[in-house]
Amino acid sequence: MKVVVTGAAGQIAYSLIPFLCEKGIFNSNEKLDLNLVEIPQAMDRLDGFVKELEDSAYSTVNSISTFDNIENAVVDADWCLLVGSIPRGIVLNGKEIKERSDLLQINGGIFTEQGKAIGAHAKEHCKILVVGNPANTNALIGYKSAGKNTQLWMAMTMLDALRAKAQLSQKLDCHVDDIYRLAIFGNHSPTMFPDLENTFVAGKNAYQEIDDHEWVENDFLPKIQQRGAEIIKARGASSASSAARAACDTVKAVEHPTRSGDVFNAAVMSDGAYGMPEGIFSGFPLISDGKGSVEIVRDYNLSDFAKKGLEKTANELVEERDLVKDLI
Ligand code: NAX
Repeated sequence: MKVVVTGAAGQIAYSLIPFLCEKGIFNSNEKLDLNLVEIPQAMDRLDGFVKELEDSAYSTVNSISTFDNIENAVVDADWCLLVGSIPRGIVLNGKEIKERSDLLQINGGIFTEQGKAIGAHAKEHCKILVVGNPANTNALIGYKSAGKNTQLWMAMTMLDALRAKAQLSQKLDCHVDDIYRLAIFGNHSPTMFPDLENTFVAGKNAYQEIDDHEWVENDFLPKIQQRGAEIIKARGASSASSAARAACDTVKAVEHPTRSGDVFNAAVMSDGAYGMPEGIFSGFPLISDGKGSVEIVRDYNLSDFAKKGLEKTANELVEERDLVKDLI
């Protein structure tokens, strides 16, 4: 099982790769061939991390290889976890990258190249999870550049779902495992829409159990939408451990059948479900059969409040798509 991780010397990858090496993540007894990708300037840092991975002597791992170019890394890949990207605020050629449009263009270049390589060299049914931000639009660029419909492209919204589950479990004093059908719609950005009206906790409707729309609208939603910023403020660095957990959970969710009556969360290419415009990557509730097929769950009832939330995040995704229209 060949697993490619980009941004492998970064913060998220430092937690993610050890998680992926634990038993039971992939639905296969094949050992892992890890292909770790970085930019040339970060190869020394990556080599240091590889030494640690070697010292962990994982029984699940067959080989660990490092690459400073994507083409060779993705040959025959089963999974590509695209974590590496250029963060907002970085100084490139003497200019600070502040604007979303600049960030989209720079990362667009990275994801065009990575998409082309994956389309040309990775396996026919390769699965791709984009973590690097802006994740949804990066996934769209990668998907279009790959041009291979048999491959499954996703952007990560699992972290938003886990954050929502954690807040809900505190509110209703229940265990996160008792929460079913919690869905994140739209963009992985502050416009995302976490839906509680179709969520169930121990068989009861979560929204009705909360019975407090004020809390949902004015506490819960902003908390989830701004959680990333809250962590950066407190930690002085972005959420890496929880993001790694969420990326690993996404792989596990695709690799294994979804438990009965539940969903998992990722952004996939919209086919117009729930009124999200076609041709953007949007978060949806999904199910997996554990054999490579992932489908959107289409039976959620959306209230006017939810529809307004979806419209807002859809508009942002369309705006982002228009900013990179020369790349797709
Ligand atoms: P770091 O800056 O620690 O690591 C990123 C790494 O990517 C660096 O080592 C860099 O050298 C490498 N890189 C850059 N361009 C590359 C390329 N073309 N090929 C290979 N490697 C490349 O960031 P980290 O904290 O690990 O975050 C990574 C990305 O995840 C960021 O874009 C971040 O915004 C995004 N996030 C996405 C989340 C999500 O839910 N979708 C949540 C967490 C996180 O904020």
